[in-house]
Amino acid sequence: MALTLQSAQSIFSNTQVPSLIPATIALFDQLNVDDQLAYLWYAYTEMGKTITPAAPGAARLQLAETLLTQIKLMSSEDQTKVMRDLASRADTPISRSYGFFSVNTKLAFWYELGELMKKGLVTPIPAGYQMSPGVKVVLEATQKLDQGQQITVLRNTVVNMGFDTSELGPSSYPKAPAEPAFQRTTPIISSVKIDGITEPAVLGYIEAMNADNFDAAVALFTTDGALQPPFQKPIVGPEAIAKYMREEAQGLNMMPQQGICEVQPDGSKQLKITGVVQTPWFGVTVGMNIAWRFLINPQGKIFFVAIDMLASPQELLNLRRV
Ligand code: EQ3
Repeated sequence: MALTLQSAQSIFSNTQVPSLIPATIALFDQLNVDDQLAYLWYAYTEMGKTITPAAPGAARLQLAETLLTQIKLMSSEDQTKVMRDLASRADTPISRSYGFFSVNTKLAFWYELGELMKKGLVTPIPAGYQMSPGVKVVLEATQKLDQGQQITVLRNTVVNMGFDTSELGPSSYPKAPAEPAFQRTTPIISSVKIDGITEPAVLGYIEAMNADNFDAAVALFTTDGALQPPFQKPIVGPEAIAKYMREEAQGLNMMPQQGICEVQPDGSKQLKITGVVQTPWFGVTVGMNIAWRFLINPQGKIFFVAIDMLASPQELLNLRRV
């Protein structure tokens, strides 16, 4: 029987536990724009007491330089307006430019604005702002998350800001500049050992990803293969997967720990592997507990892999089907 994306998506689905991440983002989405900006400022400064992101390299900041310079020269009212426009995804020139940024350039842009806010050169919160009860609710929900989950919430809110440029159609897209590389600060994890797993495609995938060798990783997929990032729809086909990896998977440290593999009557294999991933933004200080759900075809190629954020560290050991 041919493998289908729909059936692939549901493998091991009964081991999924609802995550607090989408619930926290849903609460954030209900806030008005000023409350959203204030929440982000409080959450980021609170988080900064224990962890701080690595400063983005000059090459990455250069991509956001024009916008940052424009903002620095504005009055504090205009700076607040720009931030409100970004948070409300308004259709303005700055919000459009931001919308075309890659995920990591968006993060670098806000990182730099945050630094300017700490120096008092950019206003963090609109003048006269009073914290609403809604902000407290979202801050309390955020405190219940572990650090890996907190940075995921922050990242998602930053990614969703700015004008939705997908509405504009491909012809209006500026040529995307090459993604600057993240400098790895820890040695590449090369020899992969996962308790319970010997599947070459899976071991090869992790090894290639840990070396940022995305061509090698993509070569392990079938031509109609798909990768489903956390809380997103599957990305289908080698070209789209390679583009996504170049933009979003650079410098990640993947440390799978254990897994199970079930061979199906048609010779395909379903695997669930749990472990920890570190992002170059926070290095070894933050580990995210995740699961990979692989569907490998009878010829040993990856037809599907989903990456899920785990609800709690206990889920690392939850490899059962029911
Ligand atoms: C200035 C301030 C504070 C206030 C203002 O009002 C508003 C904003 C937005 C502000 C600034 C906020 C800032 C600077 C936030 C920065 C947040 C950062 C740097 C977050 C980074 C998070 C990174 C994460 C969560 C990375 C996760 C990666 C994962 C799970 C990767 C998984 C993958 C695996 C394992 C695969 O096998 C395939 C690829 C894939 C990427 C899916």
